Amino acid sequence: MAILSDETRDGVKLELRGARPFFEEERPGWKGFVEWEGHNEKKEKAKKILAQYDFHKPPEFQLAPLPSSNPILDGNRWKEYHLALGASLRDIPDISWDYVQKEKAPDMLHVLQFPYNGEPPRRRLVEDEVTSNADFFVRNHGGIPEIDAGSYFFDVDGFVKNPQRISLQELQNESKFPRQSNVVTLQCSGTRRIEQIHEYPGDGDELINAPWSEGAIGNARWTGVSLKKVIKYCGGFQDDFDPNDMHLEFYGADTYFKKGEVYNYVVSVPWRKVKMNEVLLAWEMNGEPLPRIHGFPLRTVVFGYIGARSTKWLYRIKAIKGPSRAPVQMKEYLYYTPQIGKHNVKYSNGFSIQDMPVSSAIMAPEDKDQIVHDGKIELRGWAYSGGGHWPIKVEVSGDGGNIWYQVPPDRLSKKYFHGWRTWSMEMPVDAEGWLDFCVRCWDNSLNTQPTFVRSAWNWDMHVTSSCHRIKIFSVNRTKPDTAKRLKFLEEKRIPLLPITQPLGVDLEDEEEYDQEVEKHGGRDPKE
Ligand SMILES: Nc1nc2c(c(=O)[nH]1)N[C@H]1C(S)=C(S)[C@@H](COP(=O)(O)O)O[C@H]1N2
Ligand SMILES: [Mo]
Repeated sequence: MAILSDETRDGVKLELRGARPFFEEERPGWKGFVEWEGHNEKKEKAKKILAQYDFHKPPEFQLAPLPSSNPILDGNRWKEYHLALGASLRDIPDISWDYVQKEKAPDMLHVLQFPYNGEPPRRRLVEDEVTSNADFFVRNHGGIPEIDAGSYFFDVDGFVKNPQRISLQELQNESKFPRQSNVVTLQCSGTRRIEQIHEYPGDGDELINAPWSEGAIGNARWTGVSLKKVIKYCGGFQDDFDPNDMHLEFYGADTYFKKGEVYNYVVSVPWRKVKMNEVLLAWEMNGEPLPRIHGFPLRTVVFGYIGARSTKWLYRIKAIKGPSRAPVQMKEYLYYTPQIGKHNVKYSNGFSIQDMPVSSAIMAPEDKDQIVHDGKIELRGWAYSGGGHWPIKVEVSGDGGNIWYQVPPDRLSKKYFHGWRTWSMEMPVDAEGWLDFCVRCWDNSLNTQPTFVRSAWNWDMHVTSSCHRIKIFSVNRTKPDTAKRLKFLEEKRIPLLPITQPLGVDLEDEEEYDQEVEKHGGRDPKE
């Protein structure tokens, strides 16, 4: 497949054969949007173009260590996919990375450069119950379209009685659509995936692009209009449909690549969910217009469901019967039993994840921290349960999950139907050396978390909801011998940390040694 070199971007070199491909921008005031859905001729053309290239291979980081760089992964093949499709999409990787610089905190952990996936520094995530827009994690499957608010509209069609085209201005007209504002946690179903990866590798585009730690979750106040009002405005569903069968399909303006084909980002939620005013068409995040990277000008926010349903850069809502057949809904975000793997996996033998289960994480201290303390260690973290449930109890353990201590109820942040709760705790710690800390949350239905990753491992590695575990090294200053050693090290100006550095001095003198050994009855038996 060697072909002539034509373009270079960001160190990405593509060999281009034949005519330079071109897909028109769809609408004035919209950049980086190609409407693929409903345009099979364009999809076919794109498929043919993509078939001409040898793209980068997916990185191997499951059986080998993850790179320690930031961005951790580069996403070269996704950059190449965009480059290959020519004019309207080829600059999207650069444009999207510019928005990361503009809109996100400078110290984000960039999990993937393009499509951009990033999570905030762990400790900061739980400093406040509201996640700032700059710190809120980002999960993109493609580039960031640039849409002028003034040129923006979305279509509502499919099996509604009166299809409508609605501009942002119209949606914001309060005499037409009442506003709704809710505190809602968005959690990517890949949160904490790295724990599953470390135990047993799996497969899939989602996971290969998103080896998340505990930060693919955030809590914000979202403001907009309940989708229920918009469906009513369209006259509801056509008479020959049972509303209980209906789903609302959301279309995002970004381009989604899967197995050599192109799509827009499309998912669906059932009417049942919409009917409860639990799906918002939101233009505001924490009192600010949505950042570009979070879906400006308009996105859906689906309360208590996996983040994947909260569609950014929304351009269309279609009323359909049953769930969407689009690949993101039908072929991704599936949860398999542990016996399913490469040899027997099928889309039909996983189930489609909607509600998020109860989960939690310790964000401070961090795994492998070495802590000098006076019998107590301060822990901080988050706890969340989807599907309209809320955390009622958080428990922490210092022995891997046998003895649990309850986080005092007044150390949990405010309750919301759809929000997480941050928590902190002075954990009593007597023991020294390496300790296995873990956390679990109970929700208001008394659901709690599986104890080990192994209990809930699944091939696509979604929903790592087992107890989050960290190892810490405890140095308890209230123990006389420890206090003595610490004082000695301080006097000699010998650093204690990291604990793995050998001490260059003797541990005790011979006189003390003899006294201590005698107390133990000597080294050897006397008779
Ligand atoms: N259009 C579009 N919407 C999208 C996505 C996307 O790639 N494109 N990613 C989804 C996923 S998987 C998640 S977890 C959330 C993340 O939302 P955030 O990036 O605003 O935090 O957006 C969802 N909505
Ligand atoms: Mo996600």
